[in-house]
Amino acid sequence: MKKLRNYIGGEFSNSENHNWISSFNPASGLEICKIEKSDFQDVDNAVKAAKDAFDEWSSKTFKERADWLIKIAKGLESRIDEIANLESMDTGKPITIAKEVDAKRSILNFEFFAEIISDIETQEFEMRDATNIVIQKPVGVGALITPWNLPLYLLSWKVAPAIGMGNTVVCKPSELTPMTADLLMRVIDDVNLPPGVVNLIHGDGEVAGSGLVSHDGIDLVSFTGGTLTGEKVATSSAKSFKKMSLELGGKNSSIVFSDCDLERTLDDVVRAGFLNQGQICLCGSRVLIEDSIYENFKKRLVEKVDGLKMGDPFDESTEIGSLISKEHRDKVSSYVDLAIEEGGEILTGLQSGKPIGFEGGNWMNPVIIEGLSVNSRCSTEEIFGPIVTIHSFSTEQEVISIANNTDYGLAGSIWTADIEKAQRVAKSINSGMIWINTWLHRDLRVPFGGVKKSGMGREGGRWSLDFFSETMNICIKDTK
Ligand code: TXE
Repeated sequence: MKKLRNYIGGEFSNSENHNWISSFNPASGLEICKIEKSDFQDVDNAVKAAKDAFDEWSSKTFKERADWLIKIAKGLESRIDEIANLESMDTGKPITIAKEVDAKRSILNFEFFAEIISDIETQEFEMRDATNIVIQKPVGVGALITPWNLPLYLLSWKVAPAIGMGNTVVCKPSELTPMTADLLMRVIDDVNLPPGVVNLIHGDGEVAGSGLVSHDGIDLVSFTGGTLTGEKVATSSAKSFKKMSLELGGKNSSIVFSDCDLERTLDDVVRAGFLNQGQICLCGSRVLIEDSIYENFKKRLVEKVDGLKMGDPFDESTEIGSLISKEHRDKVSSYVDLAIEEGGEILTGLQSGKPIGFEGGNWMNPVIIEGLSVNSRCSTEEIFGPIVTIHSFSTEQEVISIANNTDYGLAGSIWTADIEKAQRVAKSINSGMIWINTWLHRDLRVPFGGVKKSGMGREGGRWSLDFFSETMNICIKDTK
């Protein structure tokens, strides 16, 4: 059985004394590798290695560090098929998504941040008798904690700007999906990045994750994961005033007005609801439909969702893969029982059955539910799986208040031909991001993040550069 090891100070650990955690292919249920179950000593070693590497790395120019990011991007590019295969095997997602979304974006993250850090200029503000110079300095040692839904996509989104701005880092990927984090360490090792700049510890959240976040040597925490875990991370980081960014859950509305382009909207509302089996924090898991088109839209939506092909994740025609784990599948499917208790009607998805050859996996058909109150638990809590609730509305004011009646505030989408109306509604929704007539249309230069229980802080473009640095002003008085 393949064993994935920690990467600390430029070396893969050769300890056999560790406990190991088994990692499974969620589509088949079969064990695919073991990872080290790091303890506090491993966390401490990794933080020390990052600290030792800091002075030299932080003294390099932006251009020098950008060159390293490009080397890493090239290393990933040469393994693009391996990234897609490992990601599909580790997460159960369809290979087409692993290729088109995960693998491509992971490379692009390094290329993009290489480009924008090369353009950083020192700002100067002249006074009558002095000059102010504003510089961006690295923060120190960063803890980068990532979840299982988009493993390398999110890890690279943090590593690239963090080291690009001169920090050194310790990564802690999800114990459920360690494969591509290990691949990134192999690439980093191959390109001979200075030892200690990027370190990685495997392990669970309780010991390795919380040990890392609470370690005195950590100056900055960038966390993506569940809201409850985010709360623990925030509490522990705040005690020692660590700089912190939290990307947490979401319960996003897809708002469909009667004047939308029906065919395009249907396709994209299905994509927003069910991409990656609904396991993306941006997924539109509540669809709000203007009452005059409700019945027709519902009928067409159910037809489209019924037509989605669930099956072998490695088959290029598969659209729906498996959920990440048995525990997660049980949690997601418990919402179907809850929906029935709450008075909902299941329009599709009750049929059971697993693809042939994948009987041990964590499968679930895409589900659409109608008839629930917009205040019901199913309609307001994050489910993070292939379940969409549908509701009708009659006025702009009504749809705004429905969209705002959750504890989350991450994203959403609006579908209409009237762009003025769309912008008016968008501005009234309490969230970090809204798409109009599109969904998950990402420009890496724009801010990403949410409000309320969806987290705090923004990453993306210059917002990542700001988060991964400290801004300092140096005022020089004229002596003449
Ligand atoms: O994530 P966790 P889980 C949501 C989704 C899901 C729920 C739980 O609703 O059902 O979160 O998922 C590490 N200190 N999202 O349990 O626990 C952990 O090892 C420090 C939304 O898988 O948040 C992993 O590396 N770290 C989300 C990472 O945190 C800790 C994506 C995320 O795990 C820790 C995934 C601790 N005390 C799930 N405990 C999104 N925003 O996209 C765990 N970890």
